[in-house]
Amino acid sequence: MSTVTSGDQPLPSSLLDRLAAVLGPRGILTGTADVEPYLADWRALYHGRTPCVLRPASTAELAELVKLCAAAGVPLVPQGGNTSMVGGATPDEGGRQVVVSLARMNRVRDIDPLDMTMTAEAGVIVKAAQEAAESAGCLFPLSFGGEGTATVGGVLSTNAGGNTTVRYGNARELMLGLEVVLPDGQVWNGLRRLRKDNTGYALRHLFVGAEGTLGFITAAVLRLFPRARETEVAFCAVRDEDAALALFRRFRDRDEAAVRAFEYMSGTGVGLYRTQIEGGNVPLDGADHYVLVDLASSRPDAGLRTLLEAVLEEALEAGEVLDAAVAESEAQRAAIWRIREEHPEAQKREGASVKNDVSVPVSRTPELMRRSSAALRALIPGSRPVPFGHLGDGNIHMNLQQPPEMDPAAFLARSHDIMDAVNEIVRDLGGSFSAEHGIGRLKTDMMEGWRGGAELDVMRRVKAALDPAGLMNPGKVLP
Ligand code: 2HG
Ligand code: ZN
Repeated sequence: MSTVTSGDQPLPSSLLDRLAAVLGPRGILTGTADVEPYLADWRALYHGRTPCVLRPASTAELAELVKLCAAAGVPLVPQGGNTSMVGGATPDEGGRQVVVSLARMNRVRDIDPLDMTMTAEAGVIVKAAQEAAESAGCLFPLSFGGEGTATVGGVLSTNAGGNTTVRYGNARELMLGLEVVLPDGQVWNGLRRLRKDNTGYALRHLFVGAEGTLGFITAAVLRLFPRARETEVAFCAVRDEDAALALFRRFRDRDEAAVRAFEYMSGTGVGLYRTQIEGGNVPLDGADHYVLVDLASSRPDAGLRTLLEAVLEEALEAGEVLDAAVAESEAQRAAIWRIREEHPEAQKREGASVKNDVSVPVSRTPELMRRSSAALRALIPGSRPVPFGHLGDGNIHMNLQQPPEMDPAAFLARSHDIMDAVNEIVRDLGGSFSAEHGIGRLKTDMMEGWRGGAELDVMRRVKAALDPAGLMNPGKVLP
């Protein structure tokens, strides 16, 4: 049998011919340089191999290719914008796993401003979904640093959270219906746009957070909201972690609905922004703890400035807030948000770092940050804890930057010790070892310890029922 030899474990040419007939010339990449961008994750933790990259342009094409690959026993790795922080969209090193990119399935099929829904295909970039909503006078509220690259399919598959979870929930809460290509190639059309639909098991929720291990999400009905007519953003230096939480509470008590995002940053993280990011200006210098508060309302007369000033004044008097800068323009709002959003990039440029995407009950966030920072400094002297993130929903990125003098490889060799040290505290505080980035390849070995017993048993049975041959994103999520 003849073969094509672009990958390490080439597909039989008969299968390639059939795939080519379904997908057309733009639908299959086989050249080494062409497939390269699909092989590594954003963090460069993994570099896999693949015989080819398949790029279907429609649900029908994807269903066909899944059928052909299922019959041939070929494992498939779905990929959206390839922004996974846990290697969830990267093929393994075996050279058999075929990457399936959903990037060409990028149509917004429908927007309904009365139903407040958008039906978008998996490959629609999150930012494009936001813009489409905006052009219909609505808001699609999911928002995070990677929104210019990440896709609708990816954020649903990982149940992404981001900056606005405190107000709008995670991707799961923003989804009303799904279209899925199942592991046997059947298409399940569950694109319902209903707020009430109690008709047995909520199958759609099975695929959200499954990271492509149960099938391909190909399209979704997303919830839209009224657009914001008033917005206020402030950057505050706060006394300590408790003061950050106290400030959140003050805003929430006054007007819970107004808080669109409430983000914590440490002095270390803000310092990295200043030194590593071009034009990295910071309005308030020298504090150890900062908070970004973003208020928004669809009411044109919401009085958010009055609310903001009243709360900040109270908190200043209470000694919780040390100083605050309130944005006076859209440009200033963006500049403040940039400080927060560039944290991952600033960390990357500074050298090696280990991420701990963890969550605890909101009330325990100060304790999480304090105890973890102390434990990490003791574990690796000279290392720099960089906690930041979504304090308003309890999801702190309890990251650790290498000591400046240490060899990056030697530091990364301690990754598991670092994650274990944080996770021990997270467990003690009733939290989770993965808040919003998912399990991917990085955290599969933690599943047994955290979700073992009945929970993992049910997950395995669900996987076996839907994907008995284990061809959907193998090696991800389940140990
Ligand atoms: C964010 O909140 C992302 O910016 C990335 O979730 C977090 O780099 C990280 O650890
Ligand atoms: Zn985050």
